[in-house]
Amino acid sequence: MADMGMNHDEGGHAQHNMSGNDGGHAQHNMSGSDSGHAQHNMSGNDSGHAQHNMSGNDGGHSQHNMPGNDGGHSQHNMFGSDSGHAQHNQGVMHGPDNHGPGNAGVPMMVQSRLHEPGIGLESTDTHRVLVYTDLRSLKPGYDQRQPEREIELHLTGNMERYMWSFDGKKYGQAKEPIRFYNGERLRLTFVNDTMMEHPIHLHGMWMELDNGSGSHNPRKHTINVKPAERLSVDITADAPGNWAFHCHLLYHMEVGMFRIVSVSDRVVGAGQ
Ligand SMILES: [Cu+2]
Repeated sequence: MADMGMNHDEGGHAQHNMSGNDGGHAQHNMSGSDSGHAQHNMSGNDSGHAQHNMSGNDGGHSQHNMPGNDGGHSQHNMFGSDSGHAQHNQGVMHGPDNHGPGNAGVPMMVQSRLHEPGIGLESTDTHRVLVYTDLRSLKPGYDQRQPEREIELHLTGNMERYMWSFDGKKYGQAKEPIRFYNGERLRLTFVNDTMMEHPIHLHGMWMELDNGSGSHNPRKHTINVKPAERLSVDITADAPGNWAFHCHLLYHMEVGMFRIVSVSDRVVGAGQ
């Protein structure tokens, strides 16, 4: 088995202070954002269905609208489109949630937030805040193939019960690993259904964050996904074996926001 070791490195940035949640649904008002930790101040969300409506919030970055997205978990076929430009979803409706009790309330709309500063850094005027759209690799990526397929994964949770998971299933409930096929180029799309940021970490392979830099998309091994965000990474599955894939907030990982990514040869004639 390949390396499954946890890498206690840079993750876990966000300090999710959850004291003061008084029931109801996820009213995460964490005022007092003076600590330098990411503060998730979500006041104003009143229903537990976080309505993260960010339309019009384009920060000068072009937004590529993707017609035909119907939310839910349908496959968004984006291949053969405009080659290498980020697909900045603008207001993709989430669609019905079918992740069960492990997912308490979903945003109505999800979209790219790569051009936004992290939570708690929005109003910093004493220094510049770098955002994901500022990143551009020095050299072109080593694999310029378009992805052959896409896997959509929802980051899910139920804060009152302190449940964290992917697609509503904690690690112990997931019957299958996430399968990558050796040598393939694939796209992983994250949809954060929760009201927290999750630094998602893949061992063994790079995630090339589709931030609009095309052939110079930055390579990352951890990507912080903001609440109600939808973003994509491209991966070349060039590391056979089993790899840890998890939220890097270790207390989220420990309660189940963890999966195995298994890279194996594609079995001929076995579909997919
Ligand atoms: Cu997390």
